[in-house]
Amino acid sequence: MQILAAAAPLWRTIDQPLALKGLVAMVGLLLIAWQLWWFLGRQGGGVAARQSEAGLQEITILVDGGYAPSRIKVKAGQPMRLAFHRVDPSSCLAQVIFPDFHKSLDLPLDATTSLELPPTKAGVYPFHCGMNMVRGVLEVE
Ligand SMILES: [Cu+2]
Repeated sequence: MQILAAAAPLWRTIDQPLALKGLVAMVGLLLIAWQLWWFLGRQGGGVAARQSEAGLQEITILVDGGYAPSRIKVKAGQPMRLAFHRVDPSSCLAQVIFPDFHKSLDLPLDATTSLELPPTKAGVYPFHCGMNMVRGVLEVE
């Protein structure tokens, strides 16, 4: 193999100051931490359902790019009604599924659709969209 004339090398190393390398690494780590928080830790403490006179626990959930609130707190041993108001045209959100209750609900656009669930014992019951990409949690305590 022929060696090219010992001219200028094809690349040269530009040495950056250590402080700059450290800064770039820090920014990268902060972005990773922010991303983990955004996708995993963002739901916060949750929103409690309100109690109706009929002894039903009710809450309205806005469906717009996600579920708001996405963490719903209800009390154990009492029936509940979850009203989903969907304003997001994405077909991804056209259905919501409660696997633990073996229930699914179609959500027409620009409408409020309710799902009644029987009294349940304490636990954490996740729910999600038809494709399991958008998620929420029903926290029974
Ligand atoms: Cu989806």
